[in-house]
Amino acid sequence: MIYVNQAGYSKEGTKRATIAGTESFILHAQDGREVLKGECKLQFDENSGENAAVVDFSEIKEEGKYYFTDGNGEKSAEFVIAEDHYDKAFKDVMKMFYFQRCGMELEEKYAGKFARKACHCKGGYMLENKSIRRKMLGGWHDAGDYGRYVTAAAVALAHIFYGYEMFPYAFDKDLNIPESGGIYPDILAECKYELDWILDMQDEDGGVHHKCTSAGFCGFIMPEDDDLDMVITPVSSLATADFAAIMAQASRIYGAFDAEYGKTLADAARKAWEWLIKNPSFVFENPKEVTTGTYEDLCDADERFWAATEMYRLDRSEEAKKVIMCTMELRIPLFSLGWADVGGFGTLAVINGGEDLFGTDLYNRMKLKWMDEADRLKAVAENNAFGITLRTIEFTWGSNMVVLTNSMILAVAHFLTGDESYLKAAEYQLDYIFGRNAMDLSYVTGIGERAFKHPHLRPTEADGIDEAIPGFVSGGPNFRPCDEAANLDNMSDKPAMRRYADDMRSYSTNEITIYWNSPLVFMLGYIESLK
Ligand code: 9MR
Ligand code: 9MR
Ligand code: ZN
Repeated sequence: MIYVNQAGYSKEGTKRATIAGTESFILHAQDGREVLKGECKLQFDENSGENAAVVDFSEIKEEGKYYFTDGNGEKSAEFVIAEDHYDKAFKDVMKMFYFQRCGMELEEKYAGKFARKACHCKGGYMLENKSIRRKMLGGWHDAGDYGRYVTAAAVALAHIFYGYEMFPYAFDKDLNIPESGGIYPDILAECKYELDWILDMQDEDGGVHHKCTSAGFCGFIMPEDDDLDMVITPVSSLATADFAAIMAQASRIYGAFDAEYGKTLADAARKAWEWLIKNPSFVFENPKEVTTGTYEDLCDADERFWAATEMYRLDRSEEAKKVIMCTMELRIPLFSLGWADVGGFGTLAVINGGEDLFGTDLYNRMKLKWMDEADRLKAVAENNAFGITLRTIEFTWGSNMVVLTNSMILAVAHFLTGDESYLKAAEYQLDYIFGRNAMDLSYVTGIGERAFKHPHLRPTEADGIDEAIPGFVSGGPNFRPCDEAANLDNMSDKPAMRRYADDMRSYSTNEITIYWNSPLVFMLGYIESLK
């Protein structure tokens, strides 16, 4: 087998595929003509359980369509060499958020055949006092379920906003959404839909509720048919800290287009920050009557750290500086970019905020830690046939997010140093996502000849349309799969990279979420910015 990036390769860049099980390959142009031939020495690869090797075909630069055949005559997926190879993927992964919108109709002119009615318009009740109801309109459905969770939402926005701060022009794309042509670039208008819902999750005293979901998951029905009541769960310090961070950052980004909205966001951030100073840790566990996703996290030090970095950018407060300096003494990872560990966003805030603002000493310390991690990831990627940064035990639930946030770490290392070796390693992670993996699958719906087709996504099952909505990233292989489809598949007997099923029922390997798409938005934006 030969596994390729099914979204294609750029003309001048490094081009790599992975060969497994056989030693020789032929690269063909679309008309069958042989353009390159070679032999490889295979080595055992633990993640995939295959004997495999890297095929480097960077020397081929002519635009066009290609495919490989291997020593057994087996054909790889087709792919292109072209300058615009990621254009469609970039737009689709950004448009995904529109399809996740809650509380409004998706009209045909924007959603095409995936048009649907408005959902979840009845609001919800406060868990602590059931007689109090709130509107809670808007925002994005988190995932394959229809819940809305603040910490997950903030992290999805953060992947996009830090990218937007670094390379704003790359995002200048028409997404064909209702706000297109308005005062904001489309991607910011889309993110505003989420921000406005998060704003509603804040109480008068500044605290922010953790989530708003039905008490249990609804069936596989369209969102407009889900009439379960919504529960607004209590305030958590995790949600409040993430809220402070994202609102402070957004106040600057949006304030550049609309000063008044910028002020609304900044004031909301300040209220959340004051709440955090006054209140100790209120971490989150599901109340007993609620069984939807928890996003549980027992430590809020990293969330407070992230909030402090953004509050310092906003108001230069000494209090925030103190929190930053204290956190530096704790052993928490300062490059993690997931929903549970958010320390990496704090580092990005320092990097984007700059040396002058944060001081040379702090800036350099953060940068050094970041570069150490980038070096570690690069070494892992360079030492396996798939170019991947994960080791076997790192294929956690949503492993594709880890692949993508690792690629962000590498991309930022390239951004800071200009050293091409980081960019290459970052691009190998995208190769993996788009098909250079042992499943021979592109993990983005609609992109690539062999893209996954059956996400654990309620509308895809319920809308009566065969095709999945394009632009959705799958969670990917899970070392500890735990669902019916995984059991039927005897998945736990397989190597880590194959613990995946393109099966709608497999929520532990094949769900989609907003924060699995968002790091890919960052990455494709970064690649676009280098053009
Ligand atoms: O659809 C749910 C998905 O969004 C969650 O990630 C997952 C794990 O909490 O649960 C899914 O819901 C399943 C539930 O947990 C068990 N019964 C079947 C549900 C649908 O597959
Ligand atoms: O992405 C989350 C993953 O890291 C956890 O291991 C998993 C189980 O707790 O939950 C995932 O988040 C799910 C959330 O709880 C509910 N909506 C769907 C999310 C993706 O599966
Ligand atoms: Zn909804």
